[in-house]
Amino acid sequence: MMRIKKASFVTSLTGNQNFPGRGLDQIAVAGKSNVGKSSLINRLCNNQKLARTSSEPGKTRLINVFLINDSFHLIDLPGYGYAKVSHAMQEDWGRMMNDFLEGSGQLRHIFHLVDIRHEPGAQDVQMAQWIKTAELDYTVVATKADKLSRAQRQRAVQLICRTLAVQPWEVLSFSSVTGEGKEQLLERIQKALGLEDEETSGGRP
Ligand SMILES: Nc1nc2c(ncn2[C@@H]2O[C@H](COP(=O)(O)OP(=O)(O)OP(=O)(O)O)[C@@H](O)[C@H]2O)c(=O)[nH]1
Ligand SMILES: [Mg+2]
Repeated sequence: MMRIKKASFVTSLTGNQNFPGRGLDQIAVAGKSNVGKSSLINRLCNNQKLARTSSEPGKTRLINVFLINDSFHLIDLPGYGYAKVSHAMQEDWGRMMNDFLEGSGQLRHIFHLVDIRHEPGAQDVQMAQWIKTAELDYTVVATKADKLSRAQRQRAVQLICRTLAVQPWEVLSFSSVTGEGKEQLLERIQKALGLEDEETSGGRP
């Protein structure tokens, strides 16, 4: 299992600009505003202060880049579907996402977050289609799993599969409160980056 030992903020972007360390592999986190993207990053990195979170949607408005283990970039993408922003700002969002995602060239995996409690909406479906069209390696992450019972979760995941047209093995339940699903997320990252298993790679006493 890979572990995140080191995580630091690199920069905020508004698109496909150059930045320090660009060229390293990237893992991105996308999803509707308030779904828990920044919280997931903090939980993965064991640092509650790394990415700003907020109960008010629309907290992350820029593309935030984090350097992990001096080896890859974790990308906190701005949330979509925040109703209160102006039409002009929604256009900005679309331009920024397109510019970044199409220009990246280093994107190895995208975690597409949806709230486990709700049926994915039109914008979630659109995002899922965009990811498939781009032929990106992805995982759908059903967030806030702590809010549902086990039985409820199973039904919710089935609904997510149907709505987004994804297979059950492409969906993981996650909670940034309990940490459930964290190991599976790390496994996906490890696989996407082709990293060696730390327990079996040896080299340390
Ligand atoms: N119960 C519960 N609450 C969560 C979980 N993840 C996030 N939250 C809460 O949901 C709210 C939004 O979390 P953020 O991580 O800021 O969401 P975001 O997707 O980064 O939002 P934007 O930056 O606005 O796009 C915060 O109040 C979090 O505490 C979770 O797994 N369980
Ligand atoms: Mg955020």
